[in-house]
Amino acid sequence: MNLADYLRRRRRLVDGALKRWIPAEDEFPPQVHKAMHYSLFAGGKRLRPILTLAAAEAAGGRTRDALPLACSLELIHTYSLIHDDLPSMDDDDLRRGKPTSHKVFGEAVAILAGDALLTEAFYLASRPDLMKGVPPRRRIQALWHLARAAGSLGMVGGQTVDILTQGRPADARTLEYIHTRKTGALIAASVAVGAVIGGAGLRSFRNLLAYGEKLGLAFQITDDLLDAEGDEKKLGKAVRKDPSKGKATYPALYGIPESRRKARRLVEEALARLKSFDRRANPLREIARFVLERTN
Ligand code: GRG
Repeated sequence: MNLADYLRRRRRLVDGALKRWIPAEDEFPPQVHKAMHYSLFAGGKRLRPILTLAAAEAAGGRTRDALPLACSLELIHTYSLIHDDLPSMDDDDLRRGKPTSHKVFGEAVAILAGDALLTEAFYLASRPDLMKGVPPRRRIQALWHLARAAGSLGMVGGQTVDILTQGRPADARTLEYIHTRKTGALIAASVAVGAVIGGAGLRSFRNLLAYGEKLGLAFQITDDLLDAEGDEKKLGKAVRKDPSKGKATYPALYGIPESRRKARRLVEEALARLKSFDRRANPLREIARFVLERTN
């Protein structure tokens, strides 16, 4: 399969659905809706929703059944980036090559746009007119994975520890806690949600979940490596910020070569979890390799 082509087609599918399902930019009050659209359509890779669709496919389900929840994952991801960029958190001026939300709309509207995106994610995931072919039990289970990954036991918990430990040297356990929650939880949930909606049996589900967890951690390690070695233009955001902020990162704790080895090992372990799956899991296989080689 051609991964670039697959990603392009899936991105188009997700973008079309997001445009259909979230309030239009000029809907009242336009300030908040404009801010939501600004960040949502700023050129993100759509990795999380694509993982949801690919996991549903690997589990033998239909991608269109997983599309609303796939969009929910992108909505949550976008909210987290808006809030992460705020002056009280990472204080960033640039995201995806554009000025950050609070720079354009002011802090209050940026916070509200993030809040609205998070809420919209659950509104969309629970809309009774969508996913009619999916049994209610599966929908609730998928919602459970989504909510847990986003909350204080997942992404918010990781972000909290990340912010509170800045400037102090973090040990390996703290670093793993931060990375598996802050970034890993939502990536693992993207796969878990797709697997549930796609109707995976218990064994397949466990393998897919483990694939998502390994991939999520590998993704954050490569993110650390990109901050240490990447190109600001390609990344669309400032680089070399982690050391100056005293951030807990893999390169800071283990050095670049060992961090690279760890990421590669995790991707190999993720791929091993897909051994029993047929060719419908090929997109997941290709995405895992892509995460290791990505430059943005
Ligand atoms: C504010 C509750 C709250 C959480 C924030 C996501 C996050 C937690 C912090 C962002 C810090 C950061 C840059 C982490 C690195 C991993 C990451 C989420 C990278 C951005 O994801 P991509 O590369 O972004 O998928 P695109 O732009 O492609 O959508």
